[in-house]
Amino acid sequence: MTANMIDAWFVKAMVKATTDCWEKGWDERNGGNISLRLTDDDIAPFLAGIREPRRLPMTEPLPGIAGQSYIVTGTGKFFRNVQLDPENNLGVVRVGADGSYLEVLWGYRDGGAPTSEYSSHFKGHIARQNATNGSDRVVLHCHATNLIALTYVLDWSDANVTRALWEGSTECLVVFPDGVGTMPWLVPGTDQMGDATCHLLAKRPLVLWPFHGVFGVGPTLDDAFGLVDTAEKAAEILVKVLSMGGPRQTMTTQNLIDLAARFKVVPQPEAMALDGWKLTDRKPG
Ligand code: 2HA
Ligand code: ZN
Repeated sequence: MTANMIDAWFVKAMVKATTDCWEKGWDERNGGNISLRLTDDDIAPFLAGIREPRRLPMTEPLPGIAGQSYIVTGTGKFFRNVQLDPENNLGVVRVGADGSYLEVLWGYRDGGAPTSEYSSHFKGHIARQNATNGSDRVVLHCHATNLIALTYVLDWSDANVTRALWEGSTECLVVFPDGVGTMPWLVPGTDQMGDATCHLLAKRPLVLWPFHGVFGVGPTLDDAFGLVDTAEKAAEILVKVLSMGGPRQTMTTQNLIDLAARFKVVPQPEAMALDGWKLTDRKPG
């Protein structure tokens, strides 16, 4: 008998990741989306059972990932429902041979399709495969509350936002020494959004979409979730500190240098060169 994908490790892992994100409060309604690249070995046990997969066009061909397979949350689907019905809320897709269409190998049972943010996901996967020699396999987008809140008040540059989050908790510089990417507000779900996001993901594992959410990447779902969780925790601390009137004391540049030396990481030089972080001077309106 051919194996059923509902029993695959990667379906169980996506159920856990989406459920954890929902319980964190990061994915209201259909907010957020996750994709995990599957290897040939991952899907080999299931291929014999797949007949004439449904085809979906892509808005822009991506020959760089032709032939690759992904498990992706469905467009319009709610993270809170994934655990109740994985086969309807998740899907496994293979990028067609010329990169211009997707084949649905499993899931999206009601005729659905991958996330509306698939451009940022697939372009992000290309950027991270290049940046990490193929080890990164996960792109996770969610609406982490405190990270979004900070996008309304922080001076908006990679170096300043990175520095603020590093000072928000001691573990941050160790967990994301390459820092956080910042970009302008753009309309979600567009190829333009995908281009801007993947440009930043080429050098940073975290990207903040102002007034919207965060993108985090990593080799595994645990890594990408843990990365966003760490940044969100620091953001929550910063929001509390700002609510208490702002910091009266914080980590110094020397503290950050000592951390980097102890944990053998090379921190983003522009953020290290700053003397602390600042709120934006911009007036609303
Ligand atoms: O899928 O999060 O950015 C809903 C979103 C769009
Ligand atoms: Zn979103």
